[in-house]
Amino acid sequence: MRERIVALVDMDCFFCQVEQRINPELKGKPVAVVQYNKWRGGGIIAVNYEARACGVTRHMRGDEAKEKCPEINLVHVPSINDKADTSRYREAGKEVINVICQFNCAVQRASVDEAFLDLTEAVDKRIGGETQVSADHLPSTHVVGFESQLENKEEGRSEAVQEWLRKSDASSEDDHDYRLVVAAKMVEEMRKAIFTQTGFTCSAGIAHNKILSKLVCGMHKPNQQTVLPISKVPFLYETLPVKKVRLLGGKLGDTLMEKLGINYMSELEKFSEAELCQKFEQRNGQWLYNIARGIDNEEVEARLIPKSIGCCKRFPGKTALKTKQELEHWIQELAVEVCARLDKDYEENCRRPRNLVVQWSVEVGSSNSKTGFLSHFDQPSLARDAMILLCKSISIENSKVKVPIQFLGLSVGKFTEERNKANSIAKFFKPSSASETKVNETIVSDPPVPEVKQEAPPIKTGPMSFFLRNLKKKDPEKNDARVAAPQTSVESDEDEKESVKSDSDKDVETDKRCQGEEEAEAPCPQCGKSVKILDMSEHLDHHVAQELHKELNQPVTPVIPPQPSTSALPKKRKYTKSKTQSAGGDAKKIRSIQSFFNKK
Ligand code: DCP
Repeated sequence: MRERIVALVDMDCFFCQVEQRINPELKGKPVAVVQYNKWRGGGIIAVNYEARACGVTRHMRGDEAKEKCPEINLVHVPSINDKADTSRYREAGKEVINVICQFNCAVQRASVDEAFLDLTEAVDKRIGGETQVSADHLPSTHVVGFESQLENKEEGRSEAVQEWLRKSDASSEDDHDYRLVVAAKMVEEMRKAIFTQTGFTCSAGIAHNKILSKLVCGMHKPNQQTVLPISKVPFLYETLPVKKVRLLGGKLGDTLMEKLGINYMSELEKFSEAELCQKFEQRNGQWLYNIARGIDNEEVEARLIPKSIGCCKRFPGKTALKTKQELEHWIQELAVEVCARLDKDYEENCRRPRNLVVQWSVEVGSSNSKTGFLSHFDQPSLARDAMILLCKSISIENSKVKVPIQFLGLSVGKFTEERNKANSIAKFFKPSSASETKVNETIVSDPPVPEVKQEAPPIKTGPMSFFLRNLKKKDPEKNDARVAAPQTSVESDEDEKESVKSDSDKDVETDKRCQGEEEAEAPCPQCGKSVKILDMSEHLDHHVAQELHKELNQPVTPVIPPQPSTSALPKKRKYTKSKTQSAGGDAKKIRSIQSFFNKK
């Protein structure tokens, strides 16, 4: 059976790097990118590593960052018509993808600055040809479970890599680690090419599947990469909070912890497949059983273009929209941006969306959406259709909105290709009359958003103390777009109230209007999970499917994505929980890894 190798490439402090490339004088200096809202210096959405060293974080306002780091350079996201213009970041993201595509692997763009790669075939080819890999080929590689005692960090890293290389012999019966070695070399080359061709640095996680590569990608940032040998999964899991795993960040993770009384991934392994299936239904149970052993069969779905295009804006506190005119104005503004991007997308990809999703919030932590069928793509039609959808769901009396709107988002998705481009242009750019436009409601709004209890697991030391320290910093799933994120806290200011929906730093954020199209998230009106707003349409479809299943008295479709039947791992592989084994047979090494993570 073919062994899969998956890497996640994630750009370092991406928006800052883009700004530094535009203004090279900023290179080597502390930089943060702020949204255009000027209140208290603007909300920070990206912080470079020089500024992080001074204690600046993404959750701060610009003024606070200045206090921490007086020499910081605050760069404002450009804005057009009072709306953030994130096109320069999206374009920069595309440049990176173009470089990655030179490496002949399946590429799935996961967000504006990260992508999953399936390197399986590329590794097969390499193994067939050149096979020599030395530590010199892996100058920025770290390997989970391999650590040196040397005081000098770089010497220690290099020594640990050499030890891993010695143990991952190509001639050994079990060559899975060797495949990771070859992949690590390839990713080093890829990251170098990205730097040479774009000037941007990035980090990467390399493992046997998406979940594992995501988990380790952020362990050594910036400009480094981390490999997770499958034999070190139990070691990693010992201190890995359940909710840090992709797809367990939301309700499923909560239920899991509650029903099984567990906090860490290592504890999940105790449960049999039958027990898990009985408690969480067949498909979820099987997925949980597998992931407890580091197995995840979700494929890297070759996709370079976004599934949806959209934008959103928040209206916190006193700026909340209170009249129909205000709503109309902002719907039109959002439609201008969506249409501009749709036109560009059409030129590049010759496709048209079929779905329109309007999303809004009336209070912190709540979210509603309506989905309609889209038949015309000019700005007036889009704005009109969106307004129709919205007005059917909210209460407006004498042009006054009963409950002011604090968040508004428009997105289009469910793209279909247009074969005859010329005809299509004529057809789709013809402005429509209201009667021609079908606006089919498919989703009912205003369901209650469930409250999520967040009980922090007791702090453990070990590799995952890294994640604990970074819980508010960076989620290894940024993404991954599909991580189910719980709703957490609410920030409230006199002048500005912002709902906070997050599994991580990315969301414990400021104003979402500056996010790239694939970044913005909002709670799903059905299940409360934080979902990328642009994936909302698809996510809601999933609920519709669930309802249908229920009606047919079939088991509820689980949160877990479809899993292909092929296994990512060799069947014969066994896992033990023994510390000695999981840490490479060296208890002293375990302690040193723990202290390393504690130090970070
Ligand atoms: N971003 C945003 N709003 C957010 C989170 C992120 O606009 N709430 C933007 C700015 C980031 C970019 O997306 O530069 C990528 O986000 P990441 O979470 O990957 O963070 P960075 O790339 O900034 O830093 P890191 O090096 O930790 O990945």
